[in-house]
Amino acid sequence: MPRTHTPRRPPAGLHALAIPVMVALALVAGATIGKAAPLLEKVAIVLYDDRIEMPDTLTAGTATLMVTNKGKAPHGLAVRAAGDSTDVKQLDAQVKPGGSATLELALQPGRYEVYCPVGDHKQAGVAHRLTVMPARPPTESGGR
Ligand SMILES: [Cu+2]
Repeated sequence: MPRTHTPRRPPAGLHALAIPVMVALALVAGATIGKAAPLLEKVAIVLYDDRIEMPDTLTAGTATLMVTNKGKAPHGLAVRAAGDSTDVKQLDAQVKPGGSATLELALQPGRYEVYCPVGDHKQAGVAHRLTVMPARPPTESGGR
């Protein structure tokens, strides 16, 4: 994109005024971003043909799973509460070898299984146990 150069400088008075206004705008923008920042954790998940590499524990809240397939077969990804028979959430489509996808979900404290729902991949080892911890430690809200 070509920059437009104005041949004349603006009057000195206007220039001096512009800087405080820009600083004020930046402060307002910064405050807004800080206030509205959602609890959003990015979690790297790497799928292989015989395993999943990812953290064992996460903190409760909204998480974005950044899924990469480093296996030779296409893989999917599903998240299920331990002992449950339905998925909390799963990827809409399979991830090709070398491909990646993201899955956003809200996680409550508890135990989960993250696995590949394709064929017998789960039995082949494409699964990982995940523990989701409460967002705040219980000691903080408890008394002495
Ligand atoms: Cu798979």
